[in-house]
Amino acid sequence: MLMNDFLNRVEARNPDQPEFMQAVHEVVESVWPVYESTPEFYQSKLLDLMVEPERQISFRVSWMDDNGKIQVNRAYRIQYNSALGPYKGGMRFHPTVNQSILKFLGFEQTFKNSLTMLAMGGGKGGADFDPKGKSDHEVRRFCKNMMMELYRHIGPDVDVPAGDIGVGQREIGYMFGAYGKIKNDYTGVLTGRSLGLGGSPLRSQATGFGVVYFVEEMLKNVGDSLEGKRVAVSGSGNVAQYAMKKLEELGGLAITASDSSGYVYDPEGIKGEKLDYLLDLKQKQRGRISEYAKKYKTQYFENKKPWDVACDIALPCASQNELYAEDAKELVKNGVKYVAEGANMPTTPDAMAIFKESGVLFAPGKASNAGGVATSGFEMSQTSQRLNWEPEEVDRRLKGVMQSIHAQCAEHGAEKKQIDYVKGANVAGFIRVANAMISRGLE
Ligand code: NDP
Ligand code: 2IT
Repeated sequence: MLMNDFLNRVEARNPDQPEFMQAVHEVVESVWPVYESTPEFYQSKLLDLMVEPERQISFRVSWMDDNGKIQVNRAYRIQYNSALGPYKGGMRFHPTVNQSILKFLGFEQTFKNSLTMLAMGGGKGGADFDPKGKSDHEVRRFCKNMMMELYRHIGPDVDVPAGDIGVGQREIGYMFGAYGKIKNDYTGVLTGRSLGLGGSPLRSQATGFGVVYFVEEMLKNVGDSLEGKRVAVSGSGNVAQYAMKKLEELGGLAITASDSSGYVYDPEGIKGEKLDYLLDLKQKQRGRISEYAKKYKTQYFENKKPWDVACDIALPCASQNELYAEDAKELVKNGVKYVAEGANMPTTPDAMAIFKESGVLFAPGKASNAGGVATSGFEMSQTSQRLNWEPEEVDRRLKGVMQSIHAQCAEHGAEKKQIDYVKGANVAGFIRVANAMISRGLE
């Protein structure tokens, strides 16, 4: 069968799911030669199995707002693939959440988790609930009522949710409290918990730190280093914040940060006291990035993305499809040499093609942002041991995972001129899941 016939068939079965199809295209195009030439894989119809989530749960959540009015949201959990371990992946609270977005995220998560070499299957969930502008009480009531249904489907050896867009330690704490109350137990059913609730040191930092460790490996591999590199970062949430922290520590200079309203450009660098202010602004005050520009008298570009600045490295850390072909052209024109995705699928396929043609080294999210879920895996181990590791131990292991993922990309994505990280990550991630599915008798 031709690859295009396969993709057309998947498309016909998943109409109106553009994000899911985008993710499927990327993986299938990378792995098809391996798939087709491995009879065990091909005859088992593994790709047909992999494009179907094992289970999809969708449910209603009602809750009462501060004005005493009833609100209704739609929530989901996609239990995508359990070949390698319990379903594992975050929960996203954002008004755009729908089945296509969560299926793409669950599909990506399956291969990402495989790359970590830890025992985690792939899952993702969320709700079209918008925590922005809601009071703590409203967020707590929503989390509690959502868990009234979600608890039936998850468990420390079944499915272990964590955070993602709109879900940080506050939301995880509320969900964890509700789960414990319903089940009358205290287990590792959610990761990303605060230290006080038995979470892992460095879980909050891990995705952003991991992205920068991965970039360090990409640079090292071509005889370059982070020292003095100018870095355009998008987003100003969990991933972006700690990517900027690690850049500062390792000698890079973050010069932009953004949110859904616009971006700030600080040519002197978002670092030191200014970066601490940004963390406080976003984590405690839940404010807008424009306030950074006001406070430090830097430029602010409303409704713009930070892809028109001169930089050596770009780290898209906000959301899917935030870096288009025209942005890629602009970045290339302005000197970008390396791009690593902190977000999941922020780069469109056309933009990726431009980076490839231009010799820009490009790391896909399932490789470069895997440090977060890897540290969630470490949190699961610590919970089972009823022990907390020292932060240094978590950091050492995190770095080890990012180095191992880089090595897997190099092994499976080696090309004449440079490493094709997209191919390398997809093929390496796919092979491990494929072998596990076969060993489990395709169940
Ligand atoms: P946060 O909610 O902490 O931050 C998200 C940031 O992205 C905010 O600055 C937000 O701006 C911005 N943003 C969100 N949606 C859009 C949009 N449609 N257009 C423009 N800006 C947007 O989320 P995280 O930092 O945790 O997640 C960011 C990305 O990283 C996501 O793609 C997520 O899937 C991925 N990721 C997260 C991991 C984690 O451990 N948290 C692990 C691996 C990947 P605003 O506040 O205005 O909405
Ligand atoms: O996309 C991701 O890898 C995450 N949101 C983190 C998932 C997790 O289980 O820690």
